[in-house]
Amino acid sequence: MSSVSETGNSVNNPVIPGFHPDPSVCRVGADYYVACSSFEYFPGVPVFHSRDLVHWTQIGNALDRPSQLDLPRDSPSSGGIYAPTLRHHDGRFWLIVTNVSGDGNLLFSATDPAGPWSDPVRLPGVPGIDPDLAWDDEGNCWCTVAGVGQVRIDPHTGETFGPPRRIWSGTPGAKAPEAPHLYRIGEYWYLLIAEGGTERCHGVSIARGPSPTGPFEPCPDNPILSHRGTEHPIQNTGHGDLVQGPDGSWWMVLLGVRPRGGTPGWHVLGRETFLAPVDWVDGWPVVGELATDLPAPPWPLQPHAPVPRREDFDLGELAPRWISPRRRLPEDCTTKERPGWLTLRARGGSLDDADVTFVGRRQQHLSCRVRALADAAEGRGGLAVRLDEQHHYDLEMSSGEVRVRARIGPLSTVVASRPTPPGPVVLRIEVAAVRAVRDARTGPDTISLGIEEPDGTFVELASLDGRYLSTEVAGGFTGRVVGMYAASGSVHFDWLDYEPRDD
Ligand code: 6LW
Repeated sequence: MSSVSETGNSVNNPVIPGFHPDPSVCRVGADYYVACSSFEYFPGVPVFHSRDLVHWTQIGNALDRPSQLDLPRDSPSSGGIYAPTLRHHDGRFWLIVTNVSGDGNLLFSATDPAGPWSDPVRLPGVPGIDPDLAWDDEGNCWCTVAGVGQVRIDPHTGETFGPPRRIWSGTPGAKAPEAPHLYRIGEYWYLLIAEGGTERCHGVSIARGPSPTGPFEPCPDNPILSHRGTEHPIQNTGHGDLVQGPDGSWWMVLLGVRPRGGTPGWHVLGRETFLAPVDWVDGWPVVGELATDLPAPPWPLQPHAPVPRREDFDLGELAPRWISPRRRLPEDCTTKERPGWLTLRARGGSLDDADVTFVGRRQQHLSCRVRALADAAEGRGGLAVRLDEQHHYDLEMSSGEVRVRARIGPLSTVVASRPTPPGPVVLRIEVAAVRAVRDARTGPDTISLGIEEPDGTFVELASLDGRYLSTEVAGGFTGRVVGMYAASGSVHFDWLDYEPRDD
């Protein structure tokens, strides 16, 4: 699913573009797997596979049935599922996450990371977010959480042994020591954390000790990675996890953002997954250049077939990239009612509601074109770019009319409208990243919304500043998702095209 393209001896970073934060990576032989946070979306926790650390294909979502993830209908955006750790131990895959809108820390296991994953094991004795799993040579399983606290657990039952114990507090004065990952590497146990908060001051620090419980000595060069206070095009870098490449070299997957425009810079795709090389000097990891243009690793790259541009809705099942806020009811989202079409039946009202019928995919490119053939003869709905309930631009069709509606915080307005001919209509949204920053107030991109004439001519209804659908305006932990929705009745979609248009 990655959009990586090779140019000479370099590959593009992010390796998993779009809203894919808090990556955790694990290697099993020649295969690599990454899991990411998913917050209020269902299915939850996207899982990716790679053989070269550069090209990643989504193979599923770990939490894909209500017995694993059943978010309250009114749970807030940027609630839900936080920060997975993915590990392989004793022939099984283990995944631990926090459901901040539900039962707290939860453990799942699987023999195949593509699924099915088990029902959750609850961990009532493990407080806090960002749980990690590490096993020592005696088979003890250590669960380490943000803070940084640690408790021994039985991963099969969720039982905890004793109260959590603080094992490190990160760099004195730095906020939010979080995202711990604990590893045995050579003679030491290493405790990798993020600190500084997940905004512009984010960074990665590390400590090491003789045992999984410490005592831990901080690296004298902490933070070992941060882009705080720099002009680097990748910002907010942190929340890393370490892995060895096929040749034994070391690498870090981590989150970062790509702000655009003037001041303060707006990022719209959420936090994305990047890859950075790691060296070891005097028993400490040294993170190499983290670039959008990454020197290609020395092993053979294994590009895969790109994700098809067109989603035809001809299959019974939706591909794993399609996500919905909070829940997806089969009767409200089906390819069975009108074969070859996706039918969405309105459950709530508009996209202002938490419990809306919406099916979308992450916007993964700074510039892209999204088109869908929609039939709204039996309802009202269309195509939208969504950050959360308070921040979305909608291209909404109902009998004989199409409207552009903008919801920005407490304000909601119909920006433009126009009659449409009878029958299905191609709805089109174009996102164009800013090329030149004319002054300090220039936004990150423009979002144009309109319809296509039968000959393909684009009739633009409105062109809106993209900053209002950015994390710097909306807040939270997610990124843009673009997709289809029904606000009343049923709306049918024959196909949706997602065309990357980055240079
Ligand atoms: C996550 C925390 C963080 O739990 O943001 O980037 C929180 N770091 O570690 C949500 O992703």
